[in-house]
Amino acid sequence: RRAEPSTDMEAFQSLLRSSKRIIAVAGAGLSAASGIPTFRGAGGMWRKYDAMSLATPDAFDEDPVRVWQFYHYRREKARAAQPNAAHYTLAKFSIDSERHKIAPESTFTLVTQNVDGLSRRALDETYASLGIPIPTTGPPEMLEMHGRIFDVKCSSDNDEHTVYDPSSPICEALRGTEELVEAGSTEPVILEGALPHCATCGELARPGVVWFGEMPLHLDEIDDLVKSADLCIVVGTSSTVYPAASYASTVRKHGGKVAVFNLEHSTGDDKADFLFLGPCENTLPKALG
Ligand code: BJW
Repeated sequence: RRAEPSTDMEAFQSLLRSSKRIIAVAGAGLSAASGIPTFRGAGGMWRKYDAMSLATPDAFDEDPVRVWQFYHYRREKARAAQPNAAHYTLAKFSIDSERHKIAPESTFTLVTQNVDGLSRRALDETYASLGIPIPTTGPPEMLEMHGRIFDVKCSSDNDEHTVYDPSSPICEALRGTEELVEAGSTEPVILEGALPHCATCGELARPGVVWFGEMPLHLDEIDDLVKSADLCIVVGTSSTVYPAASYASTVRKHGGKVAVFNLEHSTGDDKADFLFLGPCENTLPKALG
């Protein structure tokens, strides 16, 4: 039996100071304090909606109106949300000059499963507030492995047809339908022709997110980071969806350490050297601040 994970913050910070290749693997709990519902657990979306009837390619093929209605609702939520203290903490930690005050000569990449764009917004704002131009070269500060909710993708799967379109609503026919979703109602009468279509080829468009059974994004880059990480910070994920759920054990297998920040116990605990229970918007600023 493995020893229980440590809850010693000073010991974690001392490990942080000597870590050189740091990654964070984030999930929906990171955005919970911004008012974005998580998927599983108390208040999770999948309690109300059936994941398999909304977040799979088959679901979209069968009922694109229903799936678009759900994602329109989620887009409107994400648009209205603001990054929280945990996003800002990770954002500051992503900026070399700031992080090097805590973990000298280290690299850091945030691997997020979230599609809401809040980590990017926090990072852009943090660069601006420090008067640092957003770098246009060098490794990316973050990898959004399940896509981005404001990307609109052609259902023909041609990635060149993907556009970033944060407009509200994404199409006139969906205007106001988010209130129906909130009330748990079935889809309104919308003709498929009124849904978003690809601006390049005219095919039906779909949300630019990664559904069950689809290949997550940036996998090669993420695999390299995971295999060489000496510290993996797991934030606000139930660690139940693969491949993200496997990253902490891979880091450990290669000799790295794992610190889990979660509201409550999760399957991620099994791989944790450090475990900090509580809202990450409180614990992360203390740990990385
Ligand atoms: C707080 C907090 C606070 C709350 N502070 N914490 C191996 C074994 C078994 C199955 C598979 C396997 N490999 C692949 C599969 C199949 C499948 C899978 O994993 N299924 C499982 C259900 C078993 N995986 C896939 O299909 C993936 N593709 C794939 O594997 O391709 C093939 C491949 C092969 C080989 C190598 C690599 C790839 C694709 C998965 C796509 C997932 N898509 C979704 C929807 C995205 C679009 C959308 O947003 O609608 O992604 S599903 C949903 O779950 C979403 C999330 O990103 C993902 C993870 O959820 P997350 O973030 O962990 O959220 P929750 O709600 O589960 O947890 C929140 C946590 O926060 C909780 O723990 C709370 O306690 C905590 N919390 N408030 C701190 N304030």
